[in-house]
Amino acid sequence: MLSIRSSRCGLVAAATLGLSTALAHADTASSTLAGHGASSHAPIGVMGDHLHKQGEWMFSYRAMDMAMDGLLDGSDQVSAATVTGTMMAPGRYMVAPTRMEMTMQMLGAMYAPTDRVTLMAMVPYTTLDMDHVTRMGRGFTTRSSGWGDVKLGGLIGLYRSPDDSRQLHLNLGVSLPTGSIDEKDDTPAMADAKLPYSMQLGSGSYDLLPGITYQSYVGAYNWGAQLSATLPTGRNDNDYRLGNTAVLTSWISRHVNKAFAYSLRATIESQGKIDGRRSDLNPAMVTTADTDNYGGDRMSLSWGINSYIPAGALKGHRFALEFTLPVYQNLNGIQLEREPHLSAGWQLAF
Ligand SMILES: [Cu+2]
Repeated sequence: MLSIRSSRCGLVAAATLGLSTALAHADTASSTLAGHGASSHAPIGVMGDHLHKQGEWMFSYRAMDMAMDGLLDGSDQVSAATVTGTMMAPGRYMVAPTRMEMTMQMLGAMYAPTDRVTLMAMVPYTTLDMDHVTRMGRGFTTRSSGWGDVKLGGLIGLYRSPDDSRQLHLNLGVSLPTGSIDEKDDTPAMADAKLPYSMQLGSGSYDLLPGITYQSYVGAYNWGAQLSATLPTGRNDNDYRLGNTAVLTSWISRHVNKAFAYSLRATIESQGKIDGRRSDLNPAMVTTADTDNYGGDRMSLSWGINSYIPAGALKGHRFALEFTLPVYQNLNGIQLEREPHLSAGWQLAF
């Protein structure tokens, strides 16, 4: 089972890297596109993709609305009725989630003390709604919302070709435990019940955020790749640690003119299980309270547009959209399945 899963994941990785290396061979032409215009930033779903020039600031706002609908057991769909069973023939859990709606808004700031170093800070605000059905067939919804984990980091330039057409930088960051891990809401079983792991707003731990990013400009095209990870440093106050996450994403964007570019991006993502557990959550109550039902492998494709306003009252403002389609999900245990979703963003550098 494990070897099947890792070889599938390897295929996806090879496909993503294949796209990158095929383009790398065409990587000889110099370009004047680097550093300005719509195509000089990666698709809006990529964080920490670009360095700024010394003394430059950038402010950004991103919004993402993602729904998860229906259940997967591994990579196979499973009904909520199978998960809960009936009073006569009980299933493994009393309650199954049926749908989750997640909206995340993110405020960001970047500042470059030197040409080689750009500092970043990001503050998320998250709203989570989860619909459930009980073994008795009763539906209910829990909700949590608030500020999430603040991320601080730096981008360190490692290489820049003389014509600026190729750039490599390190992403170094830390996620601070500013988001709540003690969110509560009413359920049919209990008023003000402690909500499970996926309904919490933060990781509860200091998490290291290492990464590496490459970008190249070839004629009207810009392609890039970023490998990044989220590594919680230890168990939090509620005695658990979220699994490590690794994400490999690669994009190609086509420069139509200075004001407009469109992009295609492929992403693979792997997350480990939760380590430890909250002693005050009963894992037989609901799938989301069982730490076996966390983490897994996912692949998605995204289509995006980036725009840059070259003149007028909004000169320098950037607006971007990206639509993401999950194409492969192989999850640990029983979890909700991600639906297609949209990300939007605004950026202004000065
Ligand atoms: Cu920036």
